[in-house]
Amino acid sequence: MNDQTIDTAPRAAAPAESEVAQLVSEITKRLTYSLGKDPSVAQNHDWLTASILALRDRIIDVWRRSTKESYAHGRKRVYYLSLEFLIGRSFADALSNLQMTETMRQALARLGVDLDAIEPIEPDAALGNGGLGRLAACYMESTATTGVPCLGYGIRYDHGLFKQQIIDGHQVESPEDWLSFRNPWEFERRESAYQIGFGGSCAAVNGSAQVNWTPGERVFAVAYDTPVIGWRGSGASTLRLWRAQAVHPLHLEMFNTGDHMGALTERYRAEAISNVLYPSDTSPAGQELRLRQEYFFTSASLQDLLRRHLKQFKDVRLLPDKVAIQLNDTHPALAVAELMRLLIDDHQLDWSEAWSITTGAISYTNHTLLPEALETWPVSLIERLLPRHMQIIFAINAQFLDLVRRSDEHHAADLASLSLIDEQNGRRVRMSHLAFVGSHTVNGVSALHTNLMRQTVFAPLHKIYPQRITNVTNGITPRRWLFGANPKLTALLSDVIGEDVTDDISRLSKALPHARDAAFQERFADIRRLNKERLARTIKQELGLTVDPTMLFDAQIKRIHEYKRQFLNILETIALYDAIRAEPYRDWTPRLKIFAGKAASTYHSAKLIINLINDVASVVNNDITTRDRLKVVFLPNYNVSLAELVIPASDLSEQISTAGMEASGTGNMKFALNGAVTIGTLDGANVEIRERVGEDNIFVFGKTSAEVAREREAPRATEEVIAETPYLADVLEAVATGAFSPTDRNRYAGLIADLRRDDRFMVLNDFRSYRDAQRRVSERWLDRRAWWETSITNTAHCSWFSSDRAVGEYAERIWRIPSREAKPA
Ligand code: 26V
Repeated sequence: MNDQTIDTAPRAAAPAESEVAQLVSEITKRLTYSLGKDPSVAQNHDWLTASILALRDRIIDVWRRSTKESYAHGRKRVYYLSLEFLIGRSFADALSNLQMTETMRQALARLGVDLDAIEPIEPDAALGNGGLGRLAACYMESTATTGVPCLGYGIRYDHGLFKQQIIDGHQVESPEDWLSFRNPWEFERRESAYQIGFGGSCAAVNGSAQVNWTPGERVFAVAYDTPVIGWRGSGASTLRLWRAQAVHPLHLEMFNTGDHMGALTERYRAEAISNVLYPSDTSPAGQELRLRQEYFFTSASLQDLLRRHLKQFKDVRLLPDKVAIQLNDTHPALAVAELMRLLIDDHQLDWSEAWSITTGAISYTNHTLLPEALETWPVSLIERLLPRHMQIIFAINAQFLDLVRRSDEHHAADLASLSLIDEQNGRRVRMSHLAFVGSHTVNGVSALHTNLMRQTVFAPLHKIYPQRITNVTNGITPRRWLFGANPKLTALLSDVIGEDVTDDISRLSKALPHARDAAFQERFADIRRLNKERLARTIKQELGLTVDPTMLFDAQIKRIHEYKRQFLNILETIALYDAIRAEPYRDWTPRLKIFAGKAASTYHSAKLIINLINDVASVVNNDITTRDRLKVVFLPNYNVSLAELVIPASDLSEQISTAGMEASGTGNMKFALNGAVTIGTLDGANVEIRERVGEDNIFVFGKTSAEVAREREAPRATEEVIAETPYLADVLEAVATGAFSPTDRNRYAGLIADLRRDDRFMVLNDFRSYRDAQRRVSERWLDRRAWWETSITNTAHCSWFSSDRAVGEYAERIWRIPSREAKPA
């Protein structure tokens, strides 16, 4: 390690003595008076809470100021409705955004506490499954940073995404419990509680469009607010999460007559709504509880935003001028019917006025085209649970189909495919159609995905509304994913291209001229090395395995899914393993294969793939022939914090989904921004990463989405594909016959038999091309100068993927709200 590197430790200006002393006093005060603990007996956990409370005071000042300011100017606000917010930890992020990390470190040191020791104690708030939820969290931070007045609405789940353990190679789930110690970030707002109705009956009000809905059941939605602070404390957004509570938590009469369980039934039934996050991101969650969750948070949010709007602007007709409602996928799609209901039944507007307000305010983002993830609900279920909404949905559908019949497109139009009701599968409401028809703008999340929306799932609707679909390619917040996760790289970049890169991320391009500079390359490489050493320590702790940080760290970390093709990766790993064993003395590029990710608890094949990765790991890691050339690890319990550790330590980023299936991906952007080189298909935002970094700086392989579509139309015999693909037959045979599962030789027979029957995800079809791309990666690695040039080029070209840019595009083109993000990155 050279001398220059030593000084690439985070180099924040030394905090003023008075600041440190002030913070020491605030933390001590909080410990004593808010937690009732004496410093002499305080545990690390108490110090963490006291520190968060002290920091929170500073955030509240910003929060109040920016909220007040936006109200004072009568600004339009965005309400971001999302069933998921995958926040992760907040303490380090908030400290960094307020430039208080060093002040906090020194203040705690004076109290005998180590900041690095207390940070990991904070629970990783996992109120989301994956990409969709993390995107919502990045956007909250970017609205705060760029000054877009924003309130995010969601559910305050008692239990977030399950915890994953790997026991004997299998995924074992246990409940997550992020609230078990109190959550110091949130404020309960008992005064902001709304009644949410379910069931019951409807009666028409004579001579008007109004209907009286008398729900058979009601629950309360109670608000919990959390401030989200922007970069340099420039602003703060609000995350408002709803918790379900019974209107009558205890039926005392029942209790008194001895029916102790019965006395609590209403309470349990109500509280169940905000009890647990549905742990699947694709398979249909057809259960009634899921629909109750969706309506619960949608209704509470709309009632709340209407109340705020009326309080300030008095006139509900001004809603589209002052309010933008963004639907994060179809989970809040009932908003279309609920807003119509509130406007017509509660505010006495007529249908057409209500409709123009609704469509003027609402817009919808689609995040997946996978047929199994497109939500539909049985008409019978909606009729029973939300009778008034079913009436409204039918009326919207009638009006819409009428318009189609009268339009020029009439002859070409296929009414059955346009209808909000799918009549093929026992009458179901297509939530994507409801969201589409009820929105002024519908967006996809990458250029490719948006085009596929127009050509496939939404083609009939697109024909009717050719202007409605637009693209906003996803983004990620550089604060968490570069400055926070990789402070050393941030310090290096600030040093070489100027501090202001942290305020204007587009300046990252100034690193480009340094990409070939040997001295810069060395500093860049040294930082990667330190990050890899840190990850190696975690691997040692978690798995007891020693890994060599000079190996190529090759990471695939994301939800486990057939379309994401961890299976392809592990099969290729086996081919590599065999090749090394066959010629142990060649100059192999030493690789560490890193996997992490959760499988939905009912997704059998995904769980089997986890099992296979672990089985392969135990064979490979115990083989002395391949000892220093190949290692395989599966890190348990993937979450935001683990991503923050792995990404800055990775050399290679695996983005290998079947083309056409990954709507965007956002992990791909996080890796590239940190200088990891992508091996990937032309899918989602990979296409746009290639456009930016240039085709020499990304390893693209596999069928294109058009080729995949054709192959799926008329598949070739898999035996033919296998026969003409070198090594593939041997790999499949080894897995199928138990080479990696000696104690249970049949374990993977079914998995391989399924693959031989139907290569839906192009694992066989893309194998050869993937293997060739991996070989090109290995060759590039051996040319150290070329490798680091590629790596640095990735960082230099990826600022466009900042969520400030993405939020700026939403603000300008969809929400029509001015933001401070004027400069294109
Ligand atoms: C669908 C369903 C279906 C019913 C069961 C519960 C459930 C939960 C979530 C979803 C939607 C999943 C869609 C999703 O997460 N899409 C991901 O969105 C990311 C942000 O746009 C994008 O980067 C990923 O490519 C995309 O897979």
